[in-house]
Amino acid sequence: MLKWIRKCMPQTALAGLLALLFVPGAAMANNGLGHALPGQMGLQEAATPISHELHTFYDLTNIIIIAIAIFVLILLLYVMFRFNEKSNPTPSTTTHHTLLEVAWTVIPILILVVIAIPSFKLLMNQYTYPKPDLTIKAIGNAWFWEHEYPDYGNFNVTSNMLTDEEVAERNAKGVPSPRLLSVDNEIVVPVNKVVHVLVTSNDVIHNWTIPSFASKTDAVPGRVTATWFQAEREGIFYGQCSELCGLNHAFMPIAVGVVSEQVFNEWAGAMQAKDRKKAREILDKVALDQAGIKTVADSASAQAR
Ligand SMILES: [Cu+2]
Repeated sequence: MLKWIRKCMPQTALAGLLALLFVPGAAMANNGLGHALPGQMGLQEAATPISHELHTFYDLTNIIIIAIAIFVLILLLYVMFRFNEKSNPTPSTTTHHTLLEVAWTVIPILILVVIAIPSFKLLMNQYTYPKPDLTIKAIGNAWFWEHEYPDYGNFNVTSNMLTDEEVAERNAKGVPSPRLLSVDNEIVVPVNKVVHVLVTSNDVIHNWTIPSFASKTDAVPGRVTATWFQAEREGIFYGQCSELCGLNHAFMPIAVGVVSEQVFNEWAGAMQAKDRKKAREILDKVALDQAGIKTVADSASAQAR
């Protein structure tokens, strides 16, 4: 069977398939996209130090879960075949076994300790806010997001989801725009900078989330919650409102464009000057460049193969 699979499948495809099956966190690396792909397994690609740590923790927990599930399955099968009425007509009358009881208490405690140490470390790192280079205020509305940039004269970016027609139009122009995730105005942040996001809501409880950044916090009316991220690569990263908030809950995506500091300053300048057209042009150019870079990289790696 294995020989047949090897014969029919080129080695790289086999390696890809194995990576997809066994390394969910790493399976989608290098796709250059900040959103899930059809048929994807595991978490979205990591783009911040915290999300890398989260992926490592996810993989560790998965290994432990799978090992326990296999162990219990083997025990069940052993009991079914070794101790059924036919194979074992005279059952044992043993009711206690001290060593076994100590073992099945102590081993789970040790497993929980192994899980708890990286879990607490991750939680601490998530809630230890480094000094911000940029602060953004995110405001949830039924059903769209507004973002303000208090460090840059408090200009406002209102993001509404694109319709299917608008998505098709943008894709036709060569600007990659995933359906149900793309918005008319993305927020923009500089790459490798610490961004604090202060989150609140104008009406009901929403939730500001970008899976690739491992950033997630509730937007509660009358309160300010916070999250932070430090995007380590350029691209557009998408998220969706993650608190069931009402009718159009599924249609209020968040899109964060991560760009170089120079492009960010140009964009912020255009936004401060209320020149939305220029801001849009800057973002479209970046999106086209990023799509182009991806194509060139793809063809180079295809040639290398
Ligand atoms: Cu919402």
